[in-house]
Amino acid sequence: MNPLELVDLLRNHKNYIQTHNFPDPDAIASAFGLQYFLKQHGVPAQICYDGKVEKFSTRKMFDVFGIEILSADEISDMTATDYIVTVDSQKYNANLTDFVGNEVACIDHHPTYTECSYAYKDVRMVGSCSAIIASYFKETDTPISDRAAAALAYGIKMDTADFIRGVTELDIDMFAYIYKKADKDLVRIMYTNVMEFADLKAYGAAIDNIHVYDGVGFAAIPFDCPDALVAIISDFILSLDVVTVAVVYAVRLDGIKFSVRSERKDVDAGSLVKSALKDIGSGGGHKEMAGGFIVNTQAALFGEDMGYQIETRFMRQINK
Ligand SMILES: [Mn+2]
Repeated sequence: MNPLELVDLLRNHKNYIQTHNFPDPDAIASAFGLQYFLKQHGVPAQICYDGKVEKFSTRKMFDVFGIEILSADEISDMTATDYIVTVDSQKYNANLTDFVGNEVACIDHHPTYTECSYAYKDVRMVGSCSAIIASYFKETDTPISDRAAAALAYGIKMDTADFIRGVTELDIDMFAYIYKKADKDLVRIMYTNVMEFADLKAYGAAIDNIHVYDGVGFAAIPFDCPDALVAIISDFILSLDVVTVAVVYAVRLDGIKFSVRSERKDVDAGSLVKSALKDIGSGGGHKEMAGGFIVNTQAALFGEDMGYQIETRFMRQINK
């Protein structure tokens, strides 16, 4: 698709760029980059999303790059004739709230689960949505600010886990293109001061409570802890040399939240958490990363030896 067709489509409309709910760095960078691209062609658009940005390091993007993003309660004036471009997500995805506006365009790098026709569709199987947006500047020779370039460079780096996860030639080429134009200090700043004090408390609790059996690392966080942080701790436990499967759980007021990681080909994290929590909770996800939940009323039935029971349930599934 020619990105200038998108510009023509949106011209003279009230436009929104919507990320998926609980947006990650690639989604935010893509939205910001696209907003800048459209602005360069005289088309204004506002960035919006539903949910929350839980991770401190992701929220930091708003300040560092100067990104304005509207939450669901700030877009109550949206109407059915307003246009929406979904980035890093597609209409009918479970993680994309269906706002009242008209989804006329979609730019994404995920597989399509539910077909939907858009006036403009650019879905490519590449490592980051930010790389697709960066290509718009290159293809059309549109000038980019050093801030927008820095955000896109950061988005590409984050979504490809520094060029090792799902990376394609486009990601590498676009990083080379965009990084030359980026304010490198801003990219660097994103990698410093990335933790809040509350994060440290969660790491501390996980370290105190870690148990490792046959390469399976279990860690319990005994207090209220947001989903995103449980996921970070799970990655952290997995980074231990002796751990190839990580099961981290936070005991919260509403129940027990699980985050599971696997590096083993024979252990599918999604099926593992699903089967381990069968009859007492729910879970699922990808082969490498998954999540699960047990509601508080059910969790209360564990009684005193909760940790032991959880570990037994997971180990039984892994050793099956
Ligand atoms: Mn992405």
